[in-house]
This record gives sequence, C-alpha cells and structure tokens, in this order.
Amino acid sequence: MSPFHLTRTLAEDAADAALRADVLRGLGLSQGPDASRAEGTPALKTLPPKWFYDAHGSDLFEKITELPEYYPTRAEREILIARSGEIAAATGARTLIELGSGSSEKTRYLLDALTGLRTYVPVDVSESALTQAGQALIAERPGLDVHALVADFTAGLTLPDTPGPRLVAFLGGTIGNLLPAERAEFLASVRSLLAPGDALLLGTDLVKDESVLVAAYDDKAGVTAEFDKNVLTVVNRELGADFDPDAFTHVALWDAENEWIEMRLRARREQTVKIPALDLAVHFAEGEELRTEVSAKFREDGVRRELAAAGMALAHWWTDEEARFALSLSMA
Ligand code: AVJ
Repeated sequence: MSPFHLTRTLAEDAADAALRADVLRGLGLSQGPDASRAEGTPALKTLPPKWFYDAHGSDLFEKITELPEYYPTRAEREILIARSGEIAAATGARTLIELGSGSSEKTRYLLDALTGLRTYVPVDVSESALTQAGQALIAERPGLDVHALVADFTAGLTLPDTPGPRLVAFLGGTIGNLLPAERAEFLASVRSLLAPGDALLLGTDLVKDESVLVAAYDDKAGVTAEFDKNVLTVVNRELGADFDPDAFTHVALWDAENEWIEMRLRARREQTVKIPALDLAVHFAEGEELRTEVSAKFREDGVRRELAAAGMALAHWWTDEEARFALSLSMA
C-alpha cells in the first residue's frame, strides 16, 4: 500500500456541472423577467466562495494568511500551539479527517500532538493543494498513512474505512462561508460521519470591532481584492465568459444584523458579460454588486446551540489571548 493515496470523489465533470449550476443560479436566473425585476429591484447577484480556489486562488489565499490585517490564521495557530496536547488527550484520535485542508500548514501542530495517529485524511476541492501538502507530509512522516480526498465536503462525504476514534477538523473559520441553513445541513452531515466517542474540532472567527473585521477583508496591499476578482477569472476560463476583472471594485462590508462580512465586486460601469457555455448575457448596472463571499463571525452561545442542534455536545472552547478566534471541541 502506498503511503499517499488520492481519491477524487468529485469528478471533473461533476465540478463543471456544479459551477454551471451555481453561476446559473447566482447570475442567470436573477436576470429573468421576474416580479422583483419588473419592480426595478433585481435580486443581488451571487457566486459561492468555493470557486475562488483554483491553483492561483489557493496561492492568493496563502498570501492573505500572511497579511498584517488578516488575523484569523495567526490567532488559530496560537490556539493550536497552546491546546494540541489537550486535544490529543481528549480525543485519543487514530484518524484525523481535515475538511478544507488547503496547505495543511496548521495541521502539523495536531499531527505532532496526536501520538496515536495512524491515518490523515485531508479533504479539499483543490487537487493542487492536496498533492503539494500530501507529498510534503509523507516525506516528513514516514509512518503516517495519508489518504487525500478531492471532494466538496458540503455535498456529503464518503470516507475511507480508517481506524477510530476519529477526529474531524474544520479549521480556519471556513464554516462561516456557509449560510445558516447550509451550516445546519453541513453540521448534521458531519455528525453522521461520527461514532460515539468521535469528535469535531471547529475553528470559528469571533464577532469583534467592525474596523478590524473590514480591514481583514480589505487589506492595504490589495491581495484580498485580487483574490476576490479571481473568481471572475475562473468563470472566464471554465465557462468561456468575458468578465473584465478591472471593471469591478472589491468591496468588504459588515452586516451587523447577520453578524457576517460580505465580499462583493462592484461594477465600475454599466456592462454586459457574455457566458457562452450557459448561453447567457449578464447585465450589470453601474455600481451593481455581485456577492462573492459571506464570512460569518460567531459567539460561544451560538456555536454551542448550532452544534447541539446537530447532535454534538460542545466540550471545550478555547480562544487566543485577544479572544479574536475560537477553537471548539465537540463530542458525538
Ligand atoms: C478560508 C473561508 C476562512 O472567510 O476568512 C479570506 C476566506 N476570504 N479573505 C475567510 C477569505 C477573504 C476565509 N476562509
């Protein structure tokens, strides 16, 4: 058995179909002659954030994590360094499943602490990130069985048969990219992967001062703006569209009612974008916005309630020194 396994549960054509459906839903159907449009208030255009992460987008995200304004990665790393030993003791995990593993950079602290660990299952939509991270890991840890899964973890997962106890880790605050109803469905599907005694380690960014939040999503160097616009490049490449990224301005705003950050792309001028693969012409008024990401921020009570609703019991809540970010450990 080779120590590095890669399984695609997301077929190339399934990814393509999912992108088409998302673009049609977010840009296409809202363009139809429906009632709201007749009244002159077209629905907000949207694209789901998962399409940021082609190879270039994944590189840009790695750059974001090093920006002075983007604190979540450093805050979470601080917690992992301080608490990995407690996490290992509380879980005794023999299999670590990491959803949205990306570069697996922070995972090293967990891998070092989990002394009984046999198998690491990184799950990501980015095959390039998985291959890079997986190859590096097996070189460093000859005893570890790495079984990478190219998969969309929001679409329900089939996991390889690996030894328990299992620890599922969902780090980085990525759960905040799901809308509340999607979050409930996602947590229920995670719960269904767990047996009694298995655990979920969840990273959540916390509600804080608006200026700190907005700066984290609108950095001075413009890396987040480039990341935001990368979704247009992805749609151009995959669906033959003719988006001009320079015709849009990156916007980050705080929705105080929903307690989430939104990233949007604002049309600098009136324009019509062609998407040949969908036989679509998408009109943007000057100043019209396309929402590309929701990044929800959390409070301890809300996290405990959402986990309980999915059948998991919050057992530990750890934050960084400045209480900017939290890691929670919940048991099935
Ligand atoms: C990787 C989803 C956690 O929402 O903070 C970073 C992505 N977007 N800057 C986040 C992101 C803009 C990030 N997550």
